[in-house]
Amino acid sequence: MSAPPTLPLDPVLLRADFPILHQRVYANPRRGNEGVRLAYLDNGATTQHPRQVVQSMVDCYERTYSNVHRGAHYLSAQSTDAVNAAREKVQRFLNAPRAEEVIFTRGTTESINLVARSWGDAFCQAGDEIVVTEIEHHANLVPWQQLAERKGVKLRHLRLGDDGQLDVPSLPSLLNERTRLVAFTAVSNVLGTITPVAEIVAQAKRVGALTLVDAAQSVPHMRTDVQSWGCDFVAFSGHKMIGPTGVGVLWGRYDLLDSMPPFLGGGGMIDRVWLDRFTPGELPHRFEAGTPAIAEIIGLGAAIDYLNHVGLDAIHAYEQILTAKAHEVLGALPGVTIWGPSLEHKAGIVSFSVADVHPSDVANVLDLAGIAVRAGHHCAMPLHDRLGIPASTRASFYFYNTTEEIERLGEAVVRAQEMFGRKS
Ligand code: C6P
Repeated sequence: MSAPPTLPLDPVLLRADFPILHQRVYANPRRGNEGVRLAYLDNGATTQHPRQVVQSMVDCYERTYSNVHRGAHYLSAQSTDAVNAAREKVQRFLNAPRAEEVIFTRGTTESINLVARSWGDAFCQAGDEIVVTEIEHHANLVPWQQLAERKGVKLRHLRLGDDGQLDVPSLPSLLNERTRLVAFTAVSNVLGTITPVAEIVAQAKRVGALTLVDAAQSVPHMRTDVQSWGCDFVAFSGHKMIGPTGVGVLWGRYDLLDSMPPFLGGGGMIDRVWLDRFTPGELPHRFEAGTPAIAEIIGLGAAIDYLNHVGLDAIHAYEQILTAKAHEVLGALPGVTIWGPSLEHKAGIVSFSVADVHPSDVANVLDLAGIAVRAGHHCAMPLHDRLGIPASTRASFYFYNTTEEIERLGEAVVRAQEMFGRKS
């Protein structure tokens, strides 16, 4: 079956690779209840896995699994080759100059903490400044707050404009010769706002500041080119891009990473150890202490193969269609407020509020209709403070979602209004 001419990809064909999407939830055969079809719209939290990714990890455990780097035997060589191959896949996926710049971590959170602990502790001093934004996930706020506490660094904040976009025109007023780093998200996990990464990087460079891009919500959904971004660090997670949990990436410029001290100490990250001291190893191993998540790294490589096969441009274009549909469906409902920017600045994340209905109640009604969304602050409390709400309901899409699922979302929101909304 080929893609229908009007769509950039064929979600029905692709869904066939995702067994989990084909189930009915809340079935109770003894009571004659056949359940409801699952509509998985919680992809900002984590994504589902195609058979190919699962199979790559089964193959690893059934045929090639062993520890890497250290063992001088056949299986160890197989595992080491497989991990190296995955590293090269990530390198090409990001258009990074060198594979050694790809550090495997446990995820975005660990990648950012690595930079804050290693680079921050080594190179920041009291009086230095770091700029973060008001729309960050806690993973890109708390590590800098902790660094500020440890080192006396001052944090400055780029605000969210009323148009749902970052107030980039005010960025120059936050930058000066003391600015060491600008750390910001490429896509907001709440508003879906796509930030102008290259523009922010260019402004930071003007004062000699480094840049860290939290790409957890962008790498899975649109083409990434770290060289055209011009940034210094990029962090993202495998589990948000049809890969496994427990694996993520920190990409950094080679000379910068090479100037940084290790983050965690242990096996694999050293050159030589004496009883009282050690010398650190080469990149990337310096930042990969201990046994890595071998099967998960291989699974991440398989996820990249799959995403390349579908095409990142097609994924982005298709998600634009889904987001437009969500705006159309939810925007037509009285009492529903959609947060965030207009469609041209927005990725496939739609957070909304329903007047007089708590986000948890909205999510519960949706859940009983088989529709999985997230309700709460989505680990972005300061952003919700800025919006003046404690919580929101969030639908977040991936290439295997359909416009029909979004129609069901709209119908279920109406049901939530009927059940919980204030009766006038
Ligand atoms: N956001 C969400 O539901 P980890 O947990 O390390 O894989 O990713 C952290 C993280 C960092 N930055 C952004 C922009 C993110 O969206 C996330 C994870 C999930 O929005 C879980 S809280």
